[in-house]
Amino acid sequence: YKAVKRLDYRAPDFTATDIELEFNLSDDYTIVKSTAHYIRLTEDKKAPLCLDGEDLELHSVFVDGLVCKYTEEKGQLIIEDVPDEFDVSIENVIAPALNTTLMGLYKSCGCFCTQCEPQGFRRITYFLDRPDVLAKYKVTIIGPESGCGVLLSNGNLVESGEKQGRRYCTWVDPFPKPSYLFALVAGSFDLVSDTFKTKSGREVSLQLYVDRGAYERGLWAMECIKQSMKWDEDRFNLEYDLDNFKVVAVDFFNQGAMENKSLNIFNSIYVLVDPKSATDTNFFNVQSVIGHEYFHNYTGDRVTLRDWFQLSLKESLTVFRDQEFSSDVASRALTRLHAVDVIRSAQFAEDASPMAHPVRPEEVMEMNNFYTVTIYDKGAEVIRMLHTIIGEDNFKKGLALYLDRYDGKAVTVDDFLSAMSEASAVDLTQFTRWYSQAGTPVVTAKWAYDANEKKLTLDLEQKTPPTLSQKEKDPVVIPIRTSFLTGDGKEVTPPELSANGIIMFTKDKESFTFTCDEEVLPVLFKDFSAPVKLDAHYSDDDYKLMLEYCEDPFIRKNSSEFLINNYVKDHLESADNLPVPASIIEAFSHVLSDKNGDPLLTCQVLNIPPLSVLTELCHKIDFDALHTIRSFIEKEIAKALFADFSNLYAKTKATGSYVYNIKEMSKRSLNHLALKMMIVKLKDDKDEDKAADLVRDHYKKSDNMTAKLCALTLAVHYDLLCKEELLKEFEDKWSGDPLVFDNFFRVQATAPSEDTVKIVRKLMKHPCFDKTNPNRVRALVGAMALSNPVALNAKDGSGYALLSEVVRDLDKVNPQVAARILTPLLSFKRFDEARAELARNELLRIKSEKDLSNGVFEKIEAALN
Ligand code: BAL
Ligand code: ZN
Repeated sequence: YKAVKRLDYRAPDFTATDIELEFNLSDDYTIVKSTAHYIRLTEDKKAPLCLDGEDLELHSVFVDGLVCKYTEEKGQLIIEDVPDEFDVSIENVIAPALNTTLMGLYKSCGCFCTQCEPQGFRRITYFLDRPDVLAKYKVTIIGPESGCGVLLSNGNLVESGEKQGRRYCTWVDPFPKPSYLFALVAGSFDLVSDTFKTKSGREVSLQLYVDRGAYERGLWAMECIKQSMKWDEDRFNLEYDLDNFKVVAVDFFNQGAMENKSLNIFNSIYVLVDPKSATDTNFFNVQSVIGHEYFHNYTGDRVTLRDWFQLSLKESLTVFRDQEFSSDVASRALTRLHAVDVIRSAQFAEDASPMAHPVRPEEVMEMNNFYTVTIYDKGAEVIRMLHTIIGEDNFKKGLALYLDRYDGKAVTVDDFLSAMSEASAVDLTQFTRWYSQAGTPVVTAKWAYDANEKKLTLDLEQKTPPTLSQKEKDPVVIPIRTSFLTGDGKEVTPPELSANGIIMFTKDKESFTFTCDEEVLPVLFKDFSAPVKLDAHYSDDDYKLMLEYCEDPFIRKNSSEFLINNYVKDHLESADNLPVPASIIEAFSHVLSDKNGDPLLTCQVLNIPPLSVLTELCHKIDFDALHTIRSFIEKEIAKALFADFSNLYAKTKATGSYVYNIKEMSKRSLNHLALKMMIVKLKDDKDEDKAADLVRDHYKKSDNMTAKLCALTLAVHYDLLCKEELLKEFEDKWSGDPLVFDNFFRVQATAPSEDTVKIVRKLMKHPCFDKTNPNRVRALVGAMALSNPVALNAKDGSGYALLSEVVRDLDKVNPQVAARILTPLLSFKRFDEARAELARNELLRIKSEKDLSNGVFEKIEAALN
């Protein structure tokens, strides 16, 4: 087990300019022939060529057509005595059908496909498998003997035909690319095709390959491809650069999707949707992920990474771009609130965990462990702050300069920041700390109004807590989007506040003074203008004022959330004797009575934060108290406002058949929230029949998956009398459709009860469960581990034991997924003593396994240290 350090980067001794690949496909004996052209870059004439390779059966190696001297050791093929410029021809064999890691070339439901990021290409053939080696690819795929539908690779089809009774296709990609962007797909699919006319009038042919029989479920994704192409032209003046763009959906996939040049490969969950089988959230996510992968065409593919420590360079920028896309074409408020949720529920937790790392990490053992919410989502917040600081016009200029200057190159975060700084004439030296410092900065704000001087003084202080590998932190640049509210809810603008409403806070401590005729309340971090925690002495009345009068969606949602947080914090020590949460009920009642409220926002504001967010309120997590308090708040609100929720449920009932758009989605969300609160009250009244009737009726009368899943979830999570009946109905209808059937697993795995552990164990024996498929694992064990703190942290340790058992088993099948679902155990030091001991023992048990993967080892080491 060895970690690599960012500062140890060395340019490669050789580069490859061109590579020709030939695949003779077969399940367990695929012959890969490659010929690559190499050029020496180092002055050292004795330096050998060292190629990366893993799990390859090597048959032959020739240099310029001649037998050569080589050795195979520790994942490398070392060729000695090579000239300055030469060709290396290699023949090796791989077994795609036996490859359960889903890295390299593997089979998914009968189709061949690849995943090469970050280091999967080395599982295909020996090559310089590093992102700073960019080569042109020519790829010939000879179909398997059994025959095969399509044979796809990156770029343009230049030749196809038959060879010895087998079909073949040859593809040439004119753009040099790193090996991680190589892709191959072979199999039988349904094809959704369309065209897109670019702004300069070129016609691009669009092909979306989906499971046989799933044509209709691909139509929304195709719409989203066209929206993405148009949006990138309109917003960033970026026009698609090839004549075809292909997307393939596969069911076996470790991640969400992959941006291989002109041949994106997707987890089918982010492609296949229709009203009957997919939810509003699925529709929303398809649009966002299709956008994300498409936008990588420039930010990632045309300009790529020098090394993997720079991962956030492409990911954060592309997440920012996909969030802006969703904001422009779907809903800015919803997109922003989702993004903030990810930061506050998952990223802050990562910062507080042993795997805390900066947006640009310093040390990595297993790169797959770093596809994290810090790299992606905190990174996107960093880009958003940059956008806030330099403004939209400068941001566009900076991006254009970056893409132009570094086109076809492999670069670093510093290169990106220098382009942004040059284009905007803003010094970004201090800003780079956002890339180098791990942890969540805490901003403490205090203010006082001097009625004589008519001045408000705002005192700010920032501190980033120490993380494992960084004890001392320097102050970061924090843009604070600010406004001021009078006691009767009017916004005033003091002359000292800059035109864009931003206070730039850059020191450890700083005071700002504002002239105001009357006492005002500072509203800080509008639009969540920085990924920090705010510690401010707002009272419940202050939160109610902001909730009522602030237009900003984030401030409104945040105010309701912090009203709840205040209550939770005040009663953590006395959870067995809780008073009625009067302030919260009053605020919720007010929101419900607003006839002109935007349903989207109403629904967001009336949301009670999940346990995963509430845990961030404590240093040592008291799961029992948090769960008790949260359930109590929910019940008290439901009881006090039952009439309002009943009216809301009736008012928001579906009237026509399902359509997906943000307006209808918001109405449905509100309808489902109302139903849930009604059920909470009926359960509390022990009115079991009425609760079951309502939910059964909702399930049976609805025409779409969003509503059906809402009902099924209520039935299971609140243990209603209709639970078994609805589960059976769902099972009978969808057991032949694995992607949809995952909901059957997920709904049960997220039931907030300690008994869920036994149910998950039982469901692992269900004929539809398959431990080799990441979607199945994530829907069942992953859902319990990552989205069900009540079950995972069952007092008897059964949740930890089950997770540990699965991780130990899965590590031998698919280590990437094993390392991912292990994550919540890593924070065991924040658990109470008894739970910490149980969790620690499970970590030790995993650690004692033979041949543990790098990924699982790295995480456990960090946790136990
Ligand atoms: N590059 C891996 C998947 C994604 O972030 O697009
Ligand atoms: Zn990405």
